[in-house]
Amino acid sequence: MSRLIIVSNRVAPISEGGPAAGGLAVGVYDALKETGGMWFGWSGDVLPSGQPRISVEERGPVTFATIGLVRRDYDQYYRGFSNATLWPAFHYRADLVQYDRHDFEGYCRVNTWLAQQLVPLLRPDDVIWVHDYHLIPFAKALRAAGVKNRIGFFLHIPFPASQVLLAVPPHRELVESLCSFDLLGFQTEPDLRSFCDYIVHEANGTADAPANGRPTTVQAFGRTLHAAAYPIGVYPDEIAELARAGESGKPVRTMRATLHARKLIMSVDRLDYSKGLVERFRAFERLLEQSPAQRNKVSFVQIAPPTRADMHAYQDIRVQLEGESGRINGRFAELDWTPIRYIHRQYERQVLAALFRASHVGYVTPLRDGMNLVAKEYVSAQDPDDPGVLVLSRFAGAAQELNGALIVNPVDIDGMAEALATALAMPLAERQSRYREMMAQLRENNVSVWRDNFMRDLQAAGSVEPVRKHAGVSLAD
Ligand code: ADQ
Repeated sequence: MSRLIIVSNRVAPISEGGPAAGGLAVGVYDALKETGGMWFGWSGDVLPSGQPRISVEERGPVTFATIGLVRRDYDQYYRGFSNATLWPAFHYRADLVQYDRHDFEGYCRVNTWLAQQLVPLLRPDDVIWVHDYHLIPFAKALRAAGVKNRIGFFLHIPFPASQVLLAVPPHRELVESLCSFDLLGFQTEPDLRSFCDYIVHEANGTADAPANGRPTTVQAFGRTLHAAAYPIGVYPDEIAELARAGESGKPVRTMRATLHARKLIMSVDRLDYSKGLVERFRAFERLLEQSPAQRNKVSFVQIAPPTRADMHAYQDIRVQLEGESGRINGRFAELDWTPIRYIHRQYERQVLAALFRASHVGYVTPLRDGMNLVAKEYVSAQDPDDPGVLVLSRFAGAAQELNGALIVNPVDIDGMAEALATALAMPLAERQSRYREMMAQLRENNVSVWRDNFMRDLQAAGSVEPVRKHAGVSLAD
């Protein structure tokens, strides 16, 4: 059997069961620990200068191959083009896009350099699976270094509509680079459609209509490749077991004791402007405003560890949220009740799962999200005899699958407040039937199914053949 090589920007310092605030790390590690293989990428270290060296460590079936970045590369590739240009654009925040062509050059340079570091570690029959927006030019760089292996790419975040992608000045180079992969995976059908729309209308290429669950064949920039939607999943029964086991632990006991039988609304996110936290706080405020009976009867816990804290947009959202939670608590708190508990730390997976199980509402309302694993983890963690209700944004990829959730538009503050009220009052029989429907879906499309479907299609993807030149399109490898 071929060896699986996973390449991602960050190789998480994952220990079994430990905290891992980041969906890619959680999903990839769950996928890799069963099959074994190698995980290659940035160690998270930033060195002032010098020539970083690869460190290789075996942990069980997984080999971790990691390397540091020098400060300039970190600034241009990671903080700059990846997170100040691509992340906001791909989350439909064209207003936050910052672009500096030197950062784009740094982004391409680091991709080439990382690819060159990987080449000596590769065997001829390895299958290479590259993850996420930091590494769009990676296959092109590997091909330039002579690598002939199959190379697939999975985008964890949304693929934006063409008109939004055009806000990124080198959009054409990016899509051309994507076409160097043999297989492209997106979270949802709408993401795949956006990509195909760009191919047809901006790149003068072709994309056939998907049929019988087979990947779409794309022809553009002189290449033929395949593309499909592979919604990432979780292991629902493993999470359910973690939640059950964690129920008697100290964090949950403390939480219950301080709630004094009040109902609990629970949210967990990385602190990011794409997650819709400000709107979410305001909708909770609207609930308290419009339903005085809910005051002192419900608490909202928001766990949001800061990420990318050295970037302005992230400092701004943090300040804004601290202001909002202080304002709302000041407005409604009583001597024995704080409406919003806003917590910045990371927790172990078991503690999070147990807190999900102890809560009445999972409140997951991103403005845009590729998938959102928290929504899937929340449902998985519920007690089948007394499940909580998921309130979910229509703009999370998970909303394409989780039909049993109360689906909301995160900018509709009144609509979200109503959904919270509906969730808090929902009868047991309805909660159970919604839970059963979602749990069946999560079991059917768990994280192994995600990995196996992608790997099956990547193995089947033929070698990349040149296609006839389309008028007006430059052919490039
Ligand atoms: P993220 O944007 O990181 O992931 P998400 O899918 O919700 O978003 O994953 C977050 C993960 O981190 C979850 O597993 C969650 O339990 C964990 N986590 C969050 N806060 C935590 C905390 N305080 N302590 C411990 N763990 C915490 C990206 C995309 C998503 C996509 C995933 C996977 O943005 O859209 O679903 O990748 O593809």
